[in-house]
Amino acid sequence: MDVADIIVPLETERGKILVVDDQPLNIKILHQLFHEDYEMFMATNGQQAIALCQKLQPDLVLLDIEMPIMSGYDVCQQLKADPLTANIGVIFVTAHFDEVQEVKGFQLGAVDFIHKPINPIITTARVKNQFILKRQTDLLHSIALLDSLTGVANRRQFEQRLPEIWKHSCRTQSPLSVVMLDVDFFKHFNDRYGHQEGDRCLRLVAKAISTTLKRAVDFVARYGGEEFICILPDTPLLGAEHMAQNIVDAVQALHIKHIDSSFNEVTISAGVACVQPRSDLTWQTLIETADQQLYVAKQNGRNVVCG
Ligand code: GH3
Ligand code: MG
Ligand code: MG
Ligand code: MG
Ligand code: MG
Repeated sequence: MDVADIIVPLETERGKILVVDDQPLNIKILHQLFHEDYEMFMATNGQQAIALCQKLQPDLVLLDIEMPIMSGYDVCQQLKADPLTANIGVIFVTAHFDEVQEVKGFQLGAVDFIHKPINPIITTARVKNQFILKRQTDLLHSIALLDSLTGVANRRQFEQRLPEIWKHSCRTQSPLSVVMLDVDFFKHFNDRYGHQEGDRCLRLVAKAISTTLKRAVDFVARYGGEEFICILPDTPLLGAEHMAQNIVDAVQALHIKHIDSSFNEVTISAGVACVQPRSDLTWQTLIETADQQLYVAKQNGRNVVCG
């Protein structure tokens, strides 16, 4: 398996387009134009559009500007402000032909403008171009920010995200937890079963961790060789210990044979730390505490949670 298999949608996978317009006729026109080549979704108001973007992660949004309650500009602004939807390409489709309005759209992060009534050939070409650019950007992001072995976030992404999440928790005055995880007796595993099996094991462990994390804001990264770290925003210590125990259980439930472990199968140990972030504290101390707790978990026989 290489990077592309885990992270990037297959070339053959159809792109997803969300069409947002308060006039069903406009949606219909765009649907007819694109449904053969793309997977199509539609929304008739801004709120619906944002919810669908979060849920479906379309590649492109074809966004009307004039809509009641929430304008296309507001929708674009909200999409760009949320890390979950910030990378979705926004193309405004509008009856306006006004420099000022168009510049405003680009400043809000739109990638293109299409004017109504649409010219089918030009519109198709522009959408196709944006789609290719989006795929290239996604590829760059995954190479830069994901771990190539396991497909989870890499250390670089972790180092970008934690300070942002820290600041956010300071503002919202909510507790922030981290779980530091380390596979037990992993050197012995490699020695016994070989490095390739070791790699396969790390992939399975990473998958078990990420599927155990249920909330979209929770985040796991490969921190080092056989170490992973989870950031759990808005989670008190007890909740984080509970999550950590679920992860420890999920890894053991993989039942990966390991005859040189005292458990006879692959297990993981967890150190948990929680803090109420404040500007006079640093996120580094949170990690140090989790690391110390992980050390205690190892001292306590492994395959356990300490916090
Ligand atoms: P402990 O229970 O105390 O954590 O013992 P351990 O053997 O897991 O710890 P140690 O730090 O001694 O060994 C970690 C091993 O993880 C050493 C290294 O060979 C292995 N490792 C690190 N990264 C990778 C990797 O990408 N692939 C494979 N297959 N092994 C790796
Ligand atoms: Mg409209
Ligand atoms: Mg280690
Ligand atoms: Mg270590
Ligand atoms: Mg280890």
